[in-house]
Amino acid sequence: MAWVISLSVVLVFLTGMTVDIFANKEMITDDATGVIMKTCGNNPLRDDYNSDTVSGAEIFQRCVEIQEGYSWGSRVYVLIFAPAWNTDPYKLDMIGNDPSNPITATSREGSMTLEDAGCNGFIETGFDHGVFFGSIKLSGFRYDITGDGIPDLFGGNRCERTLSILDDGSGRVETKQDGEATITWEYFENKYVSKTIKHTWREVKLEFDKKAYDVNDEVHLMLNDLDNLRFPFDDDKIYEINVYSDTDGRGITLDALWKTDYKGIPQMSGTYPVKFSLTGDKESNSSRLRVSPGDSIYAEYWDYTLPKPHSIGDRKKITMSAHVNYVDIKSNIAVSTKITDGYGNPLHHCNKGGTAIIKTEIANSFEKPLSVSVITQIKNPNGSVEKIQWSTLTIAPDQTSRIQTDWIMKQDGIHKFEVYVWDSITNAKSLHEAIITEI
Ligand SMILES: [Ca+2]
Ligand SMILES: [Ca+2]
Ligand SMILES: [Ca+2]
Repeated sequence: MAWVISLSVVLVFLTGMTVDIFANKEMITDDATGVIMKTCGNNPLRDDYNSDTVSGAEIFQRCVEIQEGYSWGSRVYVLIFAPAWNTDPYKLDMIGNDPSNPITATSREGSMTLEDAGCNGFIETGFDHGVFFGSIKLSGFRYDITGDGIPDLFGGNRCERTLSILDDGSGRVETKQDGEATITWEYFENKYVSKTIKHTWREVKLEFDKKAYDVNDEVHLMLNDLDNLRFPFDDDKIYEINVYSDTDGRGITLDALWKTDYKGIPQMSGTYPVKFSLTGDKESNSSRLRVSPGDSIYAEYWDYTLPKPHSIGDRKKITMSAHVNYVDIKSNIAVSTKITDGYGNPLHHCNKGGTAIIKTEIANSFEKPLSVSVITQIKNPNGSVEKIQWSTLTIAPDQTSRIQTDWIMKQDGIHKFEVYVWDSITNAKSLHEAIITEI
């Protein structure tokens, strides 16, 4: 009696309908029909190993089949649907760890086989499931990810023997910057089922949760690099991020730890969130950073696991920045201008050779010192800029600062006198309406 299962039954199985495909015990033959291997980015078993309430079909359906996007420390979860190898409906069968039908894994850097009976085989997910579960660990190689001189991954090619099949899988193969790993089961003499996955290092991503913060805000920063996970759910390895501001250029160092991101497959995302607060009047400490209104703040991280065309051993500094707002500064500054002749009298006419003096007063009623940029510009009757002066002022609380621009007119006619007040020359964010006077 052949164990051949018609394709339609397999499809019904895969769509999760209840069909008793195990009613007739079949003999193992060299017919491949029905043997299916899947590589999953997630752990399809979860905690439902040998559970009465979950069927083999459900476990098979939970597998999020992924063949690319792994990193050197990933674990590849593998399911094999092979009902003919369910030889006893009252016992968990095992496959892959015998010399005649071994499961093997081969990467660019190494290979391992489970042919030895002492190796962890792939275990049936329930007494009568005909679905077998195992995993292969990409073990990296001896390498320092953090730049402290101490290796963080060690590599190694071997089958696992004593550790838990469920937690520690069946074997490990070495992986470097990028490459492939192929998992193969010789289910019958010279008959194989296999799947190949790809892995690569990537460049870290750093992201602030906002473009601009208020002076006393909490800042959420996300570091994302799957290469930092030495193994799935690796949540005790610390990665350091330096954050600093224009006011505190030395800044503080934050310890980033991996946290589960439930938006995707947790073990396929390298999410390391950190948070810190901003302060305008206290010293920086381990969780807060001193800033002034109008500052930029920066986050800096060294990535030692870079994709090609970088080489193994290269490092790259990634820097991201965000702004600190001028909190309600517009309502706290007052600007006025006076345009006079050389004798201090109001200027009424513009004559060639005459002097024009533009005096600008800026009053700060904010509780902290403010730094502003003032641009004074004079245009001749043709609309061309004859004179431009940029000044940067720091105004103490409840104080008024004055600046003056002198100019000798080169022609008669109507001139335009313009004064702009910005938060800085580079940001060019206006803090006051432009004052434009025609004389
Ligand atoms: Ca069984
Ligand atoms: Ca290290
Ligand atoms: Ca990286």
